[in-house]
Amino acid sequence: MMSFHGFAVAVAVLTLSACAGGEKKPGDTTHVAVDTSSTTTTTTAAGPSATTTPGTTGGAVAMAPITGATKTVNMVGDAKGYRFDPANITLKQGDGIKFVVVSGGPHNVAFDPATIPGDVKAQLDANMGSDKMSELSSNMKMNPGESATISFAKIKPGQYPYHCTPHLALGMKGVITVQ
Ligand SMILES: [Cu+2]
Repeated sequence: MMSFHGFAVAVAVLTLSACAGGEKKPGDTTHVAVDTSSTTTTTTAAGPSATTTPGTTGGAVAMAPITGATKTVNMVGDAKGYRFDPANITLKQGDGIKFVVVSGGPHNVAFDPATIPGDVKAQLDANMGSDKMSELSSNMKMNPGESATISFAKIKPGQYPYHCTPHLALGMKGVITVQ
């Protein structure tokens, strides 16, 4: 018992010094702090966290189908540049948007997870269906006529900025306002 404890402390010290011995970045202190707290949480709260986690993560949010109107936003890339048309669009909760490739693909529709409120994220992600390449990011649409449809049912009123991943740097972005 005594010797095991001593070993654990030695390992911890080694880990810390290995961490601190590297490049000195401002983040290093944070890193050590995070490591320490996560170790403590794992050992003390392993049991209770198992029952708490599913509720917190809310992994199983069902897609809420469109109940209102479906509006069309064209995805265009031509001599005038890359753009959504219209880029800024207002809809009612329950409406949907069909994003259709007109030219200049591949295009997609993506929301920066950092700009979407925590209580909206899971529902919006679910409302994009399974046609996604990652969280809040639709698959690429290559050819004219291909489309991605997103439901805004159960999405609380607010302004949701979105963009096309390959053409974001070229200004292909807009804002969806849900009333
Ligand atoms: Cu694009």
